[in-house]
Amino acid sequence: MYNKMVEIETIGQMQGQIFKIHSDFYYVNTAEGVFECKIRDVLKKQKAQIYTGDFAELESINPDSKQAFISKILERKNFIPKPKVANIDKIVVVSAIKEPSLDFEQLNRYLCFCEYYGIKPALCFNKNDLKDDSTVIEEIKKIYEPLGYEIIFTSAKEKEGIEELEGILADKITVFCGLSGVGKSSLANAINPALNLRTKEVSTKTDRGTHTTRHCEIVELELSSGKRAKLVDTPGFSHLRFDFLMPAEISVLFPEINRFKEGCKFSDCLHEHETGCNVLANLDKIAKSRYESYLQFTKEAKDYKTQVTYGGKKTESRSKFLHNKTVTKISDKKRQISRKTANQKTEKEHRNE
Ligand SMILES: Nc1nc2c(ncn2[C@@H]2O[C@H](COP(=O)(O)OP(=O)(O)OP(=O)(O)O)[C@@H](O)[C@H]2O)c(=O)[nH]1
Ligand SMILES: [Mg+2]
Ligand SMILES: [Zn+2]
Repeated sequence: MYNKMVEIETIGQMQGQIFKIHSDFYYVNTAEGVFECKIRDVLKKQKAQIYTGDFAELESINPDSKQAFISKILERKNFIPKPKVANIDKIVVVSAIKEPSLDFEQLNRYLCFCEYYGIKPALCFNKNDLKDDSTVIEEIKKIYEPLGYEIIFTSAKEKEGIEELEGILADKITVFCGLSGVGKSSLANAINPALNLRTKEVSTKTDRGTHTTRHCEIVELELSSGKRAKLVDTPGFSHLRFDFLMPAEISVLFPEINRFKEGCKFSDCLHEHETGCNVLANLDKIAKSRYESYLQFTKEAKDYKTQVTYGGKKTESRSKFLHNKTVTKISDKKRQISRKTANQKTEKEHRNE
């Protein structure tokens, strides 16, 4: 059907936002309503990456049919590659207090990804109804409040903290991220039961839910305040690794480590065991679990460095700005892979997975 339509002259141009992608079909919200779209061959040839949340130019062939072609993807404000979502105002990193058990390293991974992609995260600790005592709450507050992250405690089951969550979402496009089974879809349903998103029991065998949410889609919510929100519920994913950054780039993702590193004796200090390291000198001011995550992510980045160094692709040198933060720059001279922006680099790498 679409092939036939190509031969007919385009009769109208529109713009809209892609809110759902299902195999080759792109669903776009426009002023004229929702259009089911395919993409123009020219975009296919360019191997254009198309993300949920992208703004696109459409060429409508027959406005009555509500079918059109996407001819151009407009410039993105930002994006995350996993899942592929663009033009995000906020990421809510959802963790469960229990079931699955609270995993600080995983949480730090999500937070560092938010830092890397320059998107402000809020931390939501769900299943608050399952907590045994307030020790875990105190620990969370102690670690994350000084870092300036917005923190809320919720129970989708008991409808606790939902108003606060709504306050975070109001008038924004927000992505829910977090491990499978932490209650992302349940929280969305708690805000708006009419959404009726599929949720699942946590598997007792693994203490982790199997993936219940499979697609990303922007859903519109009406909040109790009367305000509106756009939300992307995502499938829980846990395979985020820092194997695309240089080791010296990791500290930039940890605000509490970054603030001390200027005082290190050596500019290439990785704050592991070096003499004259100002981060190590201030370790009492950094939460143990955060520093352990830093070491782990640095290790992953070292693996990447080994791979690219021995693959003859690039080496480290001076500093430049990445998402407004000072990071190690790849020497222009030695650089062999074009790295126009960090975003393009990761976009390509994630595409190749
Ligand atoms: N006790 C309790 N259980 C909850 C709460 N929120 C969600 N659950 C349960 O946790 C399980 C998983 O919830 P989901 O909403 O499917 O989790 P999800 O994060 O969307 O999972 P994926 O879609 O697989 O990524 C379901 O059985 C929910 O009923 C809560 O606040 N308290
Ligand atoms: Mg879900
Ligand atoms: Zn150091």
